[in-house]
Amino acid sequence: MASRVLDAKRVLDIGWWKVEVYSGTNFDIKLGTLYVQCEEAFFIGAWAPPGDYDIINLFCTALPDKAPPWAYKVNCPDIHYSLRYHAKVYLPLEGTYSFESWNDDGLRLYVDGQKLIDDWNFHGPTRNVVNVALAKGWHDIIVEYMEGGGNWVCLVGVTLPDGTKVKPLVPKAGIKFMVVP
Ligand SMILES: [Ca+2]
Repeated sequence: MASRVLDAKRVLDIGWWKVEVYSGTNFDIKLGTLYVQCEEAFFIGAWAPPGDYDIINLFCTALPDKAPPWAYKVNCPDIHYSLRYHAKVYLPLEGTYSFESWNDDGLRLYVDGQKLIDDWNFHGPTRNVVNVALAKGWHDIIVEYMEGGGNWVCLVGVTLPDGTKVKPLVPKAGIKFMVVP
């Protein structure tokens, strides 16, 4: 089952991400691996315009010192944890993509092994934006995130070369998930 949900086509269709969960803010002790489904499929619908982060207030003010709900399935602590999200996605257009994060605390974004966002620090909600030229086709996306206390948020969105805004790539609360044995 696990290998099937990792299949790239399936990731694209229904938004599955592989997520490694660690205690410690620098991947200190691995607790487990989950497959987490986004509320929305990867490239369907439109993300809110930049700056319109409805969900962020919920994450930042209502859930201090928490982990994502699904992460508790592998005994993730409330603070001092780190997550590594991985998905293969199909980018439909060649051109300049703009990735945007909103993170508290640290976040790194890799596309095809290239580190595009490097914000591995302790701070309140912070936006990072990076533009990168990418070819049409399949790409590996990794998002690393760590939470060191207080409020937390971890969202990444992308604007396609044609200006289309895509919903946050990182799963939100209340989503489906499975724990990998
Ligand atoms: Ca924090």
